[in-house]
Formats: sequence, structure tokens, C-alpha cells
Amino acid sequence: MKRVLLSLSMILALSACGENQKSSEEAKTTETEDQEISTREGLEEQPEAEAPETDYEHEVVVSGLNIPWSFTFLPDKSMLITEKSGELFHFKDGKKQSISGVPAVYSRGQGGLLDVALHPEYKSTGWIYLTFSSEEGEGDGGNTKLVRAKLNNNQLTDIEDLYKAEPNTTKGQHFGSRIVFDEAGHLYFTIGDRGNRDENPQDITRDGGKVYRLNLDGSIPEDNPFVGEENAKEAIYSYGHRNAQGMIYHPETGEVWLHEHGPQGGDEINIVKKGLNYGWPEVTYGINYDDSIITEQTGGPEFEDPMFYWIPSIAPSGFVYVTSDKYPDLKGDLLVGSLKFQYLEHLELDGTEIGKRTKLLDGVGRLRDVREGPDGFIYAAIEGTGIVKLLPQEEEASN
Ligand SMILES: [Ca+2]
Repeated sequence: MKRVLLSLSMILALSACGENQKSSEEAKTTETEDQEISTREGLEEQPEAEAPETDYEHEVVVSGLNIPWSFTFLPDKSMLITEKSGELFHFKDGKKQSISGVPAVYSRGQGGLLDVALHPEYKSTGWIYLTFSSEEGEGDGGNTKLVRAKLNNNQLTDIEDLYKAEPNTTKGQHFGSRIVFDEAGHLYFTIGDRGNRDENPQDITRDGGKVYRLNLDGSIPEDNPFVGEENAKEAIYSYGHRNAQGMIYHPETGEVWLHEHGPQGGDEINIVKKGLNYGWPEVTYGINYDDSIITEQTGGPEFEDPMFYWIPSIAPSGFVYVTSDKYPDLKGDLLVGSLKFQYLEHLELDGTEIGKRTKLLDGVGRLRDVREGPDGFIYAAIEGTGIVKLLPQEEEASN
């Protein structure tokens, strides 16, 4: 019976998308808690993340949001928040104001207004970077676009187009797209495989299934790995990715780390390195949603292994390396949102080793993004709720 229910939900998801390759997020969205989850033969399912000894309390800071995809903090500690539907909000002094002049988004499936991030020297430059799905260019549908703009009196001005992936497609899945900066003047952003795993991720002459690296003005760094290769998309930094919706700049190692959605099973954490191939779909720890096999291989000499993978998939979104002293239990560890299981996963980290995994805020809702604020508090974006603050646990001694 469970299997029948699952199949029915998958047929619905499939017909809704009009596609023959299912989307991790959308298929996961239609899944119910009591379904069976299949795992590839020979691969062990991991234990679930454990319940914490004491869970964190949280309080809603910004309410009235539907799908808050991302948020960031301006120097005055007010907040910019993207709604996937295409609205950008400025939350200041307890009020949420809509910002005008935001580029039109191609709102379909997982597409919409995606990440928002500030230039590393925002105070002197005023640049705000945004990713979103856009209909710009030839052909029906859309693809992921990166722009930068300035904010004046709740209006976006001086918009500069920095990158637009092609071709457009009416497929609704796997747009990416997170933005991070390193300390050497580069911007990294992700574009998912756009539901075309057979053509995009392994081909450096095509967009999709990639991490991109640009200079902050959108120009291509001369030392990007595929500069000068025939027909290459020279903005590509690494490839063979499926759909990364979480990315960090690791402040201790100076590396870019991401997590990406697997198919059924096989979500991954990867350390992003120049010019390397992360394997999708040639190697994966996952299988198709109909339980059929994508590949028998989980790795190979030409592919970079994940640092960590999840079986079953948690549908990860949002990623933080905690530096704040406000949460001694979390400091130096990773936090990842789970869309599918609706909690915040705490992964204990020792170098590149993942230790104990704990479920925080269990049942809070589809957890879309997580950030550490300039005030040292952890904030999370939860669908249907808004932005919440994780309240530090008081030490016994101070009670
Ligand atoms: Ca991989």
C-alpha cells in the first residue's frame, strides 16, 4: 500500500512537471512520512540524526513569509530577505518593506528569486548580489541569472547583469543557486543540472550542474580552470554537480564547501576544488525515484568523492559553519536545513570528518536557509513561518 501511495504521488509530481526526470525537491515535497525509502543494494542506510539532549528554543523574528529562500544582514543589522515568488524585503525596525525595481523572475518549480548576498566591502561599494531564474535570452522557459545592484530608499538601482545561464528550458528543477565570496576577490555561485542530467553536468561547454567563479565585477578570472579551452564556459570552476542549495566559505580552511541534493539517497557535502569533476550522474550514492539504477558506481579515479553523503536524502538547503561563541555546542560545527524532514541538522565537524548528527528544531517546517548574523545569533528561514532566531541555551552555572 505504501508503495502504491508513493507511486501515485510520483505520477502526480511527474505529470505536474511534464518531465521524465524527477526533481529531488519536488518529488520529496510530495512524499509522505510513512512511505518506504529505497536504498541501493549494498549501500547501508545511515542512522537518522539523533534527538538532542536539550533542543534549542526559537523565536520568530520576521513573520508573514511564504517561501523565504535566503536572507542576509546589512551593516545596520537590518535584514534583506528573498521570497521565492520574486519579492525582496527589507526588514528594519520591526517592519517589512517591499523593495521595488527587483528584476522579473521566471517563477516555475524550484525557480524564482533565490540568493541575496552583500559585497565583502559593502559599506564602501554598496553592491548587493542576487540570483534568480530569468526568462532573458532565446527560447522558452528560463535559466539561472546573477546580477548586482544598489539599494536606495527601498529601490534597487544600478542593476548590472553578471551572468545568465543558457539555454532556457521550461523544466522546473535544479536552478541552484547560492552565492559565496572568498577572501581573494572572487564570487562563487551554483547552477543545478536544470533537469538535464544526461547533457549538462559533465559537459564544460554547457551551463548547469556547475559551480561558477567570477571576479566581483562579473568578469572571468584569468586563472579559472577552463579559460582558453575550446567552447568552454569559462566561468565554470567545478562540474559534475546535481543541485547545490547550500554553500559556505570555510573561514578556517579558506575553502568553498557546498552540499547538493542527491536523487533518492546520496545528498552530498563536497569541498569545491578548481577544475574537478564531482561525478554526477556518472557516480552517485543515490538511485532514481522509481528505484531504478542510475549507475552502479559510487566513485572512480576521475571523480572527486564527497566529503560526506546522506542516505536517505534529507533534501538539504542552507549551510552554516558556526563561529559564534553564543552556542558552545555548535561552535566549529556545521548546520544544514532539511526541507524534507523539516528540521535543522547539526553535524559535528572535526577537520573534514563528520561525527554525531543531531536534529534541532524537529518539525519546525521546511527549513530553507540558515545563517549566522553579525550579532552572533543563528537565524533560520522556515517556509510558511518566516525568519526565526535560535535561542542560546543558558549554562547551568548561570541559573
Ligand atoms: Ca558527487
